[in-house]
Amino acid sequence: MKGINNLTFILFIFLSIISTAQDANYANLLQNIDSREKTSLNGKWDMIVDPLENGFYNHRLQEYNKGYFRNAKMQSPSDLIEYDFDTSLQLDVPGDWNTQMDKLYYYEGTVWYKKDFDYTPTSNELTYLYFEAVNYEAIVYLNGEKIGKHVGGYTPFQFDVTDKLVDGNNFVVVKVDNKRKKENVPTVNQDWWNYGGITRSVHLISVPKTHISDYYVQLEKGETGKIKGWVAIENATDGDEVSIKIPELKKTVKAKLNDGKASFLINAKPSLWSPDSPKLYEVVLETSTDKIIDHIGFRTVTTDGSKILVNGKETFLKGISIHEEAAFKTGRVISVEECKVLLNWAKELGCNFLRLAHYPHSEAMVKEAEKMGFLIWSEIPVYWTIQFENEDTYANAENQLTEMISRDKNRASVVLWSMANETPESEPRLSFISNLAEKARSLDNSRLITAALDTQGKGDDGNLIEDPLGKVVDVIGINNYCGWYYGDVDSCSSIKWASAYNKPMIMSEIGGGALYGKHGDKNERWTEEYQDALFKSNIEMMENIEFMAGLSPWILMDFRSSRRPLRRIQDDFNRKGLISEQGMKKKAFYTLQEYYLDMDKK
Ligand code: GCB
Repeated sequence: MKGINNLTFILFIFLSIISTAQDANYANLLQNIDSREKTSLNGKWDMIVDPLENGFYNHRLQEYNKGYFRNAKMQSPSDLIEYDFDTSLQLDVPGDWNTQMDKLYYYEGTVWYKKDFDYTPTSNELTYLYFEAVNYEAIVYLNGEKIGKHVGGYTPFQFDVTDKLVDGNNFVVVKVDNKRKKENVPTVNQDWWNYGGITRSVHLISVPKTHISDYYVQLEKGETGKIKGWVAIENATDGDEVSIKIPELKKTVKAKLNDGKASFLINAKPSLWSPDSPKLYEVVLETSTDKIIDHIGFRTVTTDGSKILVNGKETFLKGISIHEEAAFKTGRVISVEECKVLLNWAKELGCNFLRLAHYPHSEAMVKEAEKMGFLIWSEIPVYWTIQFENEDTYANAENQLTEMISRDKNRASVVLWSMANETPESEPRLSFISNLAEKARSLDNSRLITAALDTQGKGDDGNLIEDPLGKVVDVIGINNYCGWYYGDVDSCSSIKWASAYNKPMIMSEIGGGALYGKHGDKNERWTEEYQDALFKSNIEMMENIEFMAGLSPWILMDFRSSRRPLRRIQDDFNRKGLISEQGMKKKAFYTLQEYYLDMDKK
């Protein structure tokens, strides 16, 4: 008996190794899933909270094959099975668990999710199980068998499950673990809520066996008359043909597959996408077996000394930073409507630019922003004190970067890929972020690379930007908290800035906290008057910085953070929002709005 158990265990380990090799295919994420035939797996999922990971390890803390992923059922009254998904509580997907159940508000650890679904196989099709995002680690099982694992809380991943699905009832189990770990990205310390769960939608997506797996359709760098790109097809043979059609431009080109990719060039003069005119063209990609439609905007983004040029025209980025947290109810944004609430506020503020902090936001957010004409800064959570010397940490960060770029590389709105936020200067940090920047450029050289820095030296008469990372990026982001973490509110206006680099600088954060409705003297912290005075003083300071190309103050709306416990003021919210989480605008909102409106008049 013992022998049989050992054999089973060895087989289990062997199968685990095989299935690890099938981990999410980062390079070929299905593109524009809105254009695909999908079955939604959203809705109620059964759940089991498992702080001891009892459903994963045996009592010797070894991974074992009788875990909760088996979804076992009693076969006879004498059976001992100490869990049952079918009688368990449920959670909504998409959604974080923290705001769905009071008991899970502070919870960090493992929660098992289970969903039943029906499936009817079709021949000549592949079916993918696609997760838009799970925070933080997801181990996915289908019908009791492990199909793979994904690490990183804000990017999509998929598994080809064609051979694992059965005709009729199937069940998927996901072990979701949001425990913070030093080696993770982000690491253990972050100023936003560590919302756990299957936070974005889940789909089954069917595609023809030979299908368009990836594509890149963008203007050639710096050119406005050439649309260049490639289409990748999976399970095709070299020489197969792809047609790329842009009906409104009356253009169709055909390209032949070579090494899995068909490259093409279209000479065309599209109306350019810009904040004032966010024009998108229908683009139809077609092979003999597959067809995918996207809506793509064409624009260029370049720099000239300290200026940012959009379509060759100097453009000041009037922005605001946003966390992906829903207004009114708080918790993670889960619908297009919730994205629109935030985006409409940013419009009202007079913005043409958004810093989507501190992780890739949902595809819906990026697409809605694109339709509304926002330029976007998109970033990965390389935040504060990441383990810059740890190779696994690097691999993790690079994966998240690759997935972010893979998903959004055809979005005209995205103009900046950000590599990091407020990382402490050191050699290992420099090489870590330089490698990320190199990777980003190799995946997409049509956009600009940036990072938000909080390290400034002292110049002759003020702050000096001399962080060596300045050499690596195209655009320098500066987070500066004059009036809040240093200096009196009134002192900010007289600060002078110099830079060792002839590059554009975006003031990627300025700000201070205020509780909506708390009024008082402008020197009294947490009042709207204090926050307003801080904005006025910082605006004066920024008006004197010649090399400033944009700003994205911190932050549009108050957001939840466990670093912010001050009772009756913070109550677990970072209060630097210009709008409260209940949608109330603070005085500083109108000050920034006026600044942006005045800029338009000049
Ligand atoms: C920062 C961070 C941001 C914080 C903010 C703050 O510099 O980049 O994530 O939330 O400061 O409020 O302290």
